Amino acid sequence: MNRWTGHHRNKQLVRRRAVHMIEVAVSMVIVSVILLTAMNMVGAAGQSTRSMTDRGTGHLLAEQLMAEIMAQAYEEPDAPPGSFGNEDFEDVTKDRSYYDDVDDYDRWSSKPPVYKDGTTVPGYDGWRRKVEVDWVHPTDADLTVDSNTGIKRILVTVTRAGVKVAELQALRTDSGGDE
Ligand SMILES: [Ca+2]
Ligand SMILES: [Ca+2]
Repeated sequence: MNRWTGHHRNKQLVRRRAVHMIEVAVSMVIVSVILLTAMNMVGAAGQSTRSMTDRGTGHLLAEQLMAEIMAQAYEEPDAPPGSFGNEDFEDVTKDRSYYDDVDDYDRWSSKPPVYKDGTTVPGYDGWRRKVEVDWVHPTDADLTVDSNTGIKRILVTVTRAGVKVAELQALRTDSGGDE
C-alpha cells in the first residue's frame, strides 16, 4: 500500500463514520418525534377523559339544582301576579333556604356549590353553579321578554376552574313544569 492509497482509505473510513453518525442522529430524531407524538396522544386522551368526567359531574350538579328550582312555585305566592326576582326579605338575607319561587333564583351563583340550606356540597372546590331566569316568548324559548308571558326559562350553568362544563335549560309555566 503506497502512501496515497493509505490516505485515500483513511478518508473513506472517516466519511463512512460520518455518514453512520448522521444516520444515528437522524434515527434518534425520528425516535424522539415518535415518542413526543405518542406522549401528546396520551396527554390528549387523558384530557379528554377528564373533560368527559367533568361534563358528567357538571351535569349531575346542574340537575340537582334544577330539580330544586322546578319544585318551587312559578311566582311568589304572597305577591301580586307578575312579580319577579327576590322578594324583599329574600334579597336581604341572600339565603336560598327562603327561596320559594323560580325567579328567586335569578342570578344566584355559588362557589363551591351549596345545598338549599347553605351547607357546602363536599368535594367540589373550584366548581361554580349559577342560575339565570327569564320570561320568554310563548313560542320561542330563546327570546327573552320583559313582561310576564306565563312561561319562564331557567338556565343552570356549571363551571370548573372558570371553564363551562355543563348547562341545563328548563321551562316552567304557571301551570306546571316542562323540561
Ligand atoms: Ca319568593
Ligand atoms: Ca320571586
